[in-house]
Amino acid sequence: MQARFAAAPNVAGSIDRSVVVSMASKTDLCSWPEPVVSVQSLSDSGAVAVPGKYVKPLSDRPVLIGGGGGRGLRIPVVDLRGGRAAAAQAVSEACREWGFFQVVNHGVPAELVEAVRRAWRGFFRLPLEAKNAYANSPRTYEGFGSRLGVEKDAPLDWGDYYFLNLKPASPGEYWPALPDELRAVTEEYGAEVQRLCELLLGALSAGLGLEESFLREAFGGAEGVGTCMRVNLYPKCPQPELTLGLSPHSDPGGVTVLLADDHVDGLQVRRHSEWVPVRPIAGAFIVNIADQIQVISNAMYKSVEHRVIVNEKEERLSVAFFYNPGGDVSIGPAKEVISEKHVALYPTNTFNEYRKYVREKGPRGKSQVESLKF
Ligand SMILES: O=C(O)CCC(=O)C(=O)O
Repeated sequence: MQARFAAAPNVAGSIDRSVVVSMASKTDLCSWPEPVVSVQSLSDSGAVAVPGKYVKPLSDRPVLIGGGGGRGLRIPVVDLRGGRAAAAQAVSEACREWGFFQVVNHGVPAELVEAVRRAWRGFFRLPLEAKNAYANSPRTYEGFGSRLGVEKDAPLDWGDYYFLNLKPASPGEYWPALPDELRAVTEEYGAEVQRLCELLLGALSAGLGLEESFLREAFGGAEGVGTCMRVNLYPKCPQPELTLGLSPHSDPGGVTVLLADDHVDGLQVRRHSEWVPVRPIAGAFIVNIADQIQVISNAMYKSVEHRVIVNEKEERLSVAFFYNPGGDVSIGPAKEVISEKHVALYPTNTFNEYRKYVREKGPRGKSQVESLKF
């Protein structure tokens, strides 16, 4: 079989074809280091101050006055009605420049999108005991949770979430029994958004001058790719200027399709040293490139840091769908994008090795993908 990825240069500049950096660490992802408290229960308790564990260091706190920054900048909008060639050009430009865009005319039915929002709002409105029946552990993260990362005493984010694998699907016991329709609509939504991701992967491949099937094959092919989702609930917060709903991070996988709240903003995207607020267009999805595409494209496409701010008045719900390589598929820069001028920047890793770092450390800006560089 022909090698898909560029081999790693050794220190002397020649090629060492056996280099595979193992990122697996010895940390055991068996249990949380401290008892987990649901943020929604804190919010509902009527507390007027954010508990110390959620207070971020001064340099990480958001600026909430004056629109939050970004000087009126907006992430690009891609309209998929224009045909494949136009889509490839628009997606490629957006991902080289921003790593983020909104996509309109994507073909996912609006009624299905509404049904997914309704079902998950219904879940988060259940009593805490009902949600805690699905309390998650850091081993797989599947279920209801309120923290990311297992480092004791790390500052926490102001949000609860539900994490599920869709392909291959989480076992039945991880799927909430209520609301009744939740599993059916989530699965249907997952299949639709997977189709959209495959179309976007085709556009991204073409934008690199490669066959449309290139990235999907690199991820393990139709049977090998993995999909999962995190439904985020950011409750009202008494002191939003002190904390974040989700700390800065880039996503570890392939492509993320975010269904943002239909009326509450909160997502911000890093643009150089500024945080640019995202104002979702009605009916659009927000798409971002994640670390594995940055690696395969040898940083031609950028996985970009983003974070979520919260507010005093309204809770916010978002549904993040992640399209990822298969866990044991090796990922490195594609040999087609490597040349003497563009040497390979990253070693080859499996996605499982890569993801373990994120599961231990929680959201940490772009530290992981940057630390990978030769
Ligand atoms: O809630 C949002 O707007 C962003 C969510 C996100 O970045 C994530 O779930 O990884």
